[in-house]
Amino acid sequence: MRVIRANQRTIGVGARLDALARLVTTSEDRLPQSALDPAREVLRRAAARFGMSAEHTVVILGGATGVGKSSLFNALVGIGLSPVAVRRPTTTSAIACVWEADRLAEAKPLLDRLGVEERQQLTRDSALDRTIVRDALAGLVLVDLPDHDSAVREHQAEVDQAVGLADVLVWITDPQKYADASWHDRYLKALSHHADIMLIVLNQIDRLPAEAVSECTADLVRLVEADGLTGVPVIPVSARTREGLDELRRQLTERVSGRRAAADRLAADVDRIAERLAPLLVSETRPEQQQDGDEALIADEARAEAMDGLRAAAGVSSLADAVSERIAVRGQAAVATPLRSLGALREFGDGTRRNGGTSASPARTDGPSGARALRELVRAATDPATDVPAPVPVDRAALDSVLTRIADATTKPLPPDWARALRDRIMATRRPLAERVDAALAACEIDARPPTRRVLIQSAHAAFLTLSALWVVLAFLPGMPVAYPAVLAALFLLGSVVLDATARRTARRNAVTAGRIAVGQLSVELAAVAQDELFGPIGAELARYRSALADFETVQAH
Ligand SMILES: Nc1nc2c(ncn2[C@@H]2O[C@H](COP(=O)(O)OP(=O)(O)OP(=O)(O)O)[C@@H](O)[C@H]2O)c(=O)[nH]1
Ligand SMILES: [Mg+2]
Repeated sequence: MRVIRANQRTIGVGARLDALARLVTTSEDRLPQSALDPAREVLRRAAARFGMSAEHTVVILGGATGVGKSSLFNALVGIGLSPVAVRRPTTTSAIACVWEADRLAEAKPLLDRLGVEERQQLTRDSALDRTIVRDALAGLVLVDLPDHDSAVREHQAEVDQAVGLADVLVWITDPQKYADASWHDRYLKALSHHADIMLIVLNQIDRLPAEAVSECTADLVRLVEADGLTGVPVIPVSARTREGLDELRRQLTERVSGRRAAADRLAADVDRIAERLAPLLVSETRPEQQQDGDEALIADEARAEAMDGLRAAAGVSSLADAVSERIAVRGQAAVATPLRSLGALREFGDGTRRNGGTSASPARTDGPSGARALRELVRAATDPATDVPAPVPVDRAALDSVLTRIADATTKPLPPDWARALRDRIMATRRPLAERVDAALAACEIDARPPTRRVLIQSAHAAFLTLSALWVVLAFLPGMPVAYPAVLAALFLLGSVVLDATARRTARRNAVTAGRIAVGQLSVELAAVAQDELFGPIGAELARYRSALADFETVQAH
């Protein structure tokens, strides 16, 4: 059996079907099953149809009981294959005629799929004593269906299944039944997307007075147009007198010889699927620039805002502040003049320290709770050997608000189902993100070494104070002028005080620098964490949506 694939035979539909298959896979777990199932059904049918017998064109005759389906079937075949009788319904299971006997085997899987029993799978040649007849309808598989309005329920199912696999649907009616509401509602209106593969036949026109035929046909045309089937040919015929049969044959020949019917049918299915999927894939709020394929998946502002929020939630600047404070206090103590222990200079330089501390704080302010907690932690440290404060965990509430904000920003251009999926994905990052930020905080290293020149400075303090004390003692020696030693004693004392102020200021500055380095290190670490745990997953989700959208645009293309 020659298998012809969709994309070989009908490039346009084939490419659209391929895109639809990718779209269904990409949209799995993103779009509701009820939206994807019809697409899967079309793909399944397309695979089955093209995989079996793309060489054939399936023409199905459908309609109510007694309208003359079997009579027309026989008239087209040229011999009475399908029983025609007065008893109703006459045709109780589908009958198919494959135009050429040598193609029956090839068409068999298709006929099985159509639910035509083996004994009802006939060929025109065998019926005509194997005289090979080649005509314009070569390749045709004509199917005579049981009536669609039968009380026998299986008929309904058989009709529905066959309609789904048809390449050309010929709806037959007669002057009595053509206005039947159930036929119009259930088949014509419901299948209005398939207008291009339909033909409507008004049979039994020989029963009408000659002048009523055109009136009745025009009435049917009006009803059919009201069903949404604009442009569908309505052909008045009589299976009995063969009037109008040439036109019906011509119409069928046109479709069959073009071998376009299957592709048209699929294209119509894909059109319908695309129409249904459109609101699920294209957001009404999608800004114009979102269509630009080169655009970054996550906007720079959203990224920057998330990073700011993350640093604040981690208390990066608070930690730096606390670290600076801790190092400054210890550094300043190491270079202070011994006079401070007397209490004389306790307040001197505190203003400097406070001002230095304030100006050293990074401009951005963290949440007061985080900042306080860190400072308390630093001050509570009892081990003088360590200058590194134990980190507090990331502020979970602040982290939640970071996630909510980036979810709001990134889901805005998406249609609802995709937006929901992305939001869920973002919220699912909460735990791993918090854990990695905590780990980064714990691993952060800070230069907390005491001032390098502290021994020198302490020695200078000792020298200044000793010399000062010496000149005080000399001032009281008899015969010594008081003024001269007193001035020198005061100068040496002042020397120690000035050295104290200078060295303490330097110690604070170094502490602030250490804090800034800590901020820098942590920021780099947090950026890596955010990329892995947050921006990466968001980017993947957005890329998934983009690819679904690109496939959808191919599916839509005509
Ligand atoms: N006058 C007239 N009678 C017709 C015409 N076509 C069919 N009939 C008659 O209408 C009756 C029903 O014809 P069928 O071909 O069996 O109708 P069907 O649509 O196949 O009916 P089911 O198999 O029961 O669904 C038969 O008695 C036919 O002889 C026609 O064009 N003119
Ligand atoms: Mg019949």
